[in-house]
Amino acid sequence: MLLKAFLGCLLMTVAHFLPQYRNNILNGHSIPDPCCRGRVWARVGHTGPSQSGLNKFGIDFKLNGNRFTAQVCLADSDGDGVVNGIELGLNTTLYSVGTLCHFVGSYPITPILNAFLKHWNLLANPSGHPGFCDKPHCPAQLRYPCGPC
Ligand SMILES: [Ca+2]
Repeated sequence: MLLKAFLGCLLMTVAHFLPQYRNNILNGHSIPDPCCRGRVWARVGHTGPSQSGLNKFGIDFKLNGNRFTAQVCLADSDGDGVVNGIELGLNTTLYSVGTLCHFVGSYPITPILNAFLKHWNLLANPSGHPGFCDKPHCPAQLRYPCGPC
């Protein structure tokens, strides 16, 4: 009985901390850490690497049914002046951000869709984190409070 309770708690803990939505976000496995160059932020929509609270991108994602919709793609969740789709790597050389966001928003985001977009040069690497303002002009209240890397 005690073993079952322990395993239940362990499974719930593991499930809680799994970055389950990364597969459903453009470049969800390569979002740059806003503080530490070269490091990936595994929990894209959360307020910290091990925190369960949602950042502004996470709130927008949740409000859209935990889907990367055209609305989420076209939003500038972190207020840095760059829409989420561009920040996550959409390449607007051939098509407008509106066209690309409506295209990707009409399909479930999967690793296969990410690969398709990269194959056709419609998706590059992310340029920033969509949930934290990480550009030089960002005010302190929109930034992630970085500690040591
Ligand atoms: Ca942004």
